[in-house]
Amino acid sequence: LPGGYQWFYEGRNGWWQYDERTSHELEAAYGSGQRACEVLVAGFLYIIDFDRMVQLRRNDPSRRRRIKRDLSSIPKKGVAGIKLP
Ligand code: V3L
Repeated sequence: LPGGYQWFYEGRNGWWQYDERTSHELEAAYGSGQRACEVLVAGFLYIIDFDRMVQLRRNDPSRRRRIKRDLSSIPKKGVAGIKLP
């Protein structure tokens, strides 16, 4: 993504980077000024709310995670559930 930025979602004790395809979807939606978008990850539909900067499972919004757009160099757990070595 431009400027070395990436999209992250919250894990138990750190941040996971979104997979490449989803992060491009988020970047396109965010960059075009949308307030929210919908993505399919790991078999679930999620609403990405850019106003609140959270990800919510569409069929169970209590499944909520914070998200952020930050430099790809920040400490992270891994990418989309794949742990960094
Ligand atoms: N990308 C990939 N997998 C996701 C995403 C996403 N954006 N959102 C949820 N899941 P929920 P720790 C996460 C997975 O929110 O140890 C991590 O990727 C989510 O995976 O209740 O807590 C790890 O694989 C979870 O398995 O709908 O940091 C795993 O949690 C499942 O969808 C453990 O991470 C339900 O998430």
